[in-house]
Amino acid sequence: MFAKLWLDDVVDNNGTVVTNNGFDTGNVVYINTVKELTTRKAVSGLKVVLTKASDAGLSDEGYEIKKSGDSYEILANNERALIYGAFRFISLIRLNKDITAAVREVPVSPLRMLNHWDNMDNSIERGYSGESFLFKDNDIVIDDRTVYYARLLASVGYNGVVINNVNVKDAACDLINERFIEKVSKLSAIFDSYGVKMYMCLNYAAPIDDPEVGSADPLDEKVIKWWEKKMDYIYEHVPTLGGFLVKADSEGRPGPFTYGRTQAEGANMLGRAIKPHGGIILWRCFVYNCRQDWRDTSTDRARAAYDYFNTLDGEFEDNVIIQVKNGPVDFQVREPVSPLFGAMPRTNEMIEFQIAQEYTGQQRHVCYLIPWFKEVLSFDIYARDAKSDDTTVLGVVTGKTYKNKLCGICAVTNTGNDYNWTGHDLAAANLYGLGRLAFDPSLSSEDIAGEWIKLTLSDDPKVVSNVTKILMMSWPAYEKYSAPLGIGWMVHPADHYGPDPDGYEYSVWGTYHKATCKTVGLERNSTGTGYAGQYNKPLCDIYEDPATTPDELELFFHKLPYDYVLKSGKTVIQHIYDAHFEGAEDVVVMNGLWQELKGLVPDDAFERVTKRFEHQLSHSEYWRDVINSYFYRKTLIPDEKGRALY
Ligand code: GCW
Repeated sequence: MFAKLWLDDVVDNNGTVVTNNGFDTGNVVYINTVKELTTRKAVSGLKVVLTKASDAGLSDEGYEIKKSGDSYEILANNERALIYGAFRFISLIRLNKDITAAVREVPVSPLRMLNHWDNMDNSIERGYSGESFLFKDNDIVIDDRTVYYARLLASVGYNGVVINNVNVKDAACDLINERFIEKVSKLSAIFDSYGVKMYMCLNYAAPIDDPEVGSADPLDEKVIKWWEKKMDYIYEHVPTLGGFLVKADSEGRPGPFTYGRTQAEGANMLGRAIKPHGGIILWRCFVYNCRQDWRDTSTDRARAAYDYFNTLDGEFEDNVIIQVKNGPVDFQVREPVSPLFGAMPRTNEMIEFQIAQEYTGQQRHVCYLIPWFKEVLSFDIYARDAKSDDTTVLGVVTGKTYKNKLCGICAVTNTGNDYNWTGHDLAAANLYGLGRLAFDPSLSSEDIAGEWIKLTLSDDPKVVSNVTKILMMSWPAYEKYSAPLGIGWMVHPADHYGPDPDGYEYSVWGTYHKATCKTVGLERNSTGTGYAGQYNKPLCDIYEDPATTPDELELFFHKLPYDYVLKSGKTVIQHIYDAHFEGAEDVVVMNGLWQELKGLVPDDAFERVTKRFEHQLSHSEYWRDVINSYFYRKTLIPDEKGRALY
């Protein structure tokens, strides 16, 4: 069993669920909504006419909803957008919005995708909501949940999903072969019926195993032909496939570097092979040396993506998109924005977030990430050679800055086969929120939270108010009680859960804080690794100097003495102590707000979230005490306020 979340069906007058295939121009449907949940008004039998329009302003994916006579009309240029419009109509009703006023909406981000890190043995890499619902026992699973999931994505406007882990191993290598191709085709057709394109990850080294080829060199004619034939085969069976996401030359994955080729040469070989079929290649920029010697002070992992990719601008095929993580390292609770967003005017770029909370509490802690994503997207990266005056990250990844169409926003997903899909009930706000944000980035984090709460939990004003407060407090709280001032990585190696200040300090992963008894942080300006110089002006100057670097990133960019005074007026050490006490205190407040909701939200959700809060209360105290004691023992500087340090 699984929860339905915020959805209802679009049912036609025969009671059939309407999908992409069910739309004809002028089709009249009756929206039978809303059956479940407590306080909602039931609205049934609303007559809605779905009309295929020819309205350039709506482009491919926009819709218009308007009252016409005694019924409603949803207009869009194609079936996919009619689906979005129909779901939007339902949610407007459920949100008690005035549905008599016309609504016209066009998604801002061209691609709005989720990336699964699901393995075919049923496990999920960095998955915190049970096992995979897409794969089991090295096979593809197609059942009711598949359909619910496709609908769930369409209902918030996602238009793409990558079904398997970027680390392609074992049975997953056969997703492009005879063994699975028919099931792949079925799965893709289900997603397609809801207007969601399916993508897969492939193993870059696949042709090596063919004795006739024995290589993966992207410039080798045999390799090129092998992929061309392979793409012909795949598209013959899976005509609805969107394309492939590739992790190459990263964390043990094979790639073009093995053959002395560039990332562009690798990506383009696949791009050309898939082009005749209208497919695209998403090529990840998460390329770095994960076998670094911690004694080596010249290598800086944060530099890697930019160093490997920025000189390749303009070299990628037009159906290749490079997929860049939001920050230069790896989904930490705080990182600067990746400088690559400002550096590739002639390349399609997509931003990769992570709603799987690998480093932000693993869906055991509540951590609403939408405020963080909004901060990243609205950040002015001073994109070079812009063709418009929008030089923000959002401009770059939505095609405004460079007038390109292939770009977008994606996230590593947080879903699994847990009853409530996301482990922590409140983590579903991230799943909902990312979809809404990519569709309409002008929505505020509070708007999105409010919508989600009303659609999912209750529209009782107290529930809306308390849960909004909890969500809005949660990311700042997590930042406060975990690693301070942008330094990141004070987590247990391997599972990345819980505090371990020196866990990564003497390892090969290139993630160090270098705390001594006198200083902490990394010198990443021109006197150090030079990373700050990867930003366009004025950012490179801002990050060059601790005096102009924002407090929250000070230790990411600079090695500072503990008595260095931040812009807040606090010393580094006092900031660390205060933030950690405050962060743990915030969890007490969040839990208090939740406890007030007993009886106002569904009982099972209340109990599940209460259990998670019990854990978060003690675990945030543990974080607080481990990190504070670590720095106290290094420095022997007491807390100004005399609180307990160990
Ligand atoms: O953050 C790291 C994760 C790996 C992941 C990798 C990536 C899929 O710890 O588990 O591998 O990022 O993004 O490829």
